[in-house]
Amino acid sequence: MRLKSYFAASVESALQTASRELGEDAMLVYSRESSPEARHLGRYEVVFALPESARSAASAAARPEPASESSPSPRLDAVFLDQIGQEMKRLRKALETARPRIAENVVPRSIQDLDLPPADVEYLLGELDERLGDIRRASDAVIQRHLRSVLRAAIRTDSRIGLTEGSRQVVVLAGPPGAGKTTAIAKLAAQHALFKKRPVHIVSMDGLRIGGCEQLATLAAILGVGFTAVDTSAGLDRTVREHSGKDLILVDTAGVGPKEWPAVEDLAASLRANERVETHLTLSASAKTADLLSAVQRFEAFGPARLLFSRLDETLSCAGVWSVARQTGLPLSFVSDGQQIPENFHPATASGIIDGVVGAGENDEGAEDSVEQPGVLART
Ligand SMILES: Nc1nc2c(ncn2[C@@H]2O[C@H](COP(=O)(O)OP(=O)(O)OP(=O)(O)O)[C@@H](O)[C@H]2O)c(=O)[nH]1
Ligand SMILES: [Mg+2]
Repeated sequence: MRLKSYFAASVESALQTASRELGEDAMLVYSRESSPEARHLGRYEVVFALPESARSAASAAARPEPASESSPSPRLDAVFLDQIGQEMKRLRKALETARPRIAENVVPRSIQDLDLPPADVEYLLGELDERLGDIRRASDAVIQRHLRSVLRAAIRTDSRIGLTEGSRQVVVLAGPPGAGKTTAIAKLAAQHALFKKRPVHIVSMDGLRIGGCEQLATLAAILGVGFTAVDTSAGLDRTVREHSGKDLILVDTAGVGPKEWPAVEDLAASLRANERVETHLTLSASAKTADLLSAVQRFEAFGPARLLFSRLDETLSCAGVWSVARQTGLPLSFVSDGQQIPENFHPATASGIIDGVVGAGENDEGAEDSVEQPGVLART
């Protein structure tokens, strides 16, 4: 058995060259992006195995026929055309099967199954390559074992809130319409005022919409905590000054879709610049990952410091949550997994999120939910 590498700009063109040169007995062993040293030879390296018996046939096939002085024989032409026909059939078959085989060879099944965006798949392959040498040689069981800790190391959590070390007095929830902001404010207010007995004040900046703030005003009355509706960032500043003795000021904002954006640009800029404000970008875990990442880009204007995810009860996978947390570098603060106030609301934990990505598994020894590095969107 002999191994032979073909380098080309695409896997398909390497397949074509190889099948021309090596014949039908050549077997595709694996394909991958070329190493940096071999990149000048072609972007992909496709490796074939050729059995000894086939080698002599292949070299005979590659050897040119001796030139004939006589006119071309019609029988030879027919044989030649038949050979081309066979070759075309074989190539078509090879190309039809090439894509799934390439995918299986390059991206292990355990990573493909996570259904992550290409940037995250690339990240995971790089991290696993670093730990395991070449992951294409690692069994799926070994990959699974390391995958959990690689996933975990990529995200951070931080559920400190209010006037405690490392967090700010004013917590603003901002996000797309229907993301679960008002419900999350209600849950936070109930947990902190009722159970932790901390002085809390609720502010609604959703007063312009009919019924935008009634729900929170009613809840504040039930909890016995203060409530103010404000329309502008100047109004918010005033309220924060008036309630500076409170431990936690929770601010609900109106949902902002792509079309409403111009109307909130000033508010976003002023919240971003406010030293006392900590904005938690609130997103639905059941939204498509691409839509979540596009919302993250829009809400960068608010200078979010954390991520809060609702509707964990409505999705089978936390892959989107993990992807957004990794790509933004922002810590996850809380997760909501139902409509019940205040029960369905919990501090985010890395192990909980990873369970939601790859299924429940053993906790990584010594792994802690971390808060150290600043995220790319985090306030500087
Ligand atoms: N299943 C489920 N439903 C939720 C969750 N969080 C909120 N909801 C429901 O989602 C709906 C919208 O929630 P809201 O809290 O009003 O969302 P919002 O972001 O304030 O919406 P806007 O103010 O319109 O932008 C309500 O019916 C909530 O009960 C959750 O974690 N799981
Ligand atoms: Mg709301």
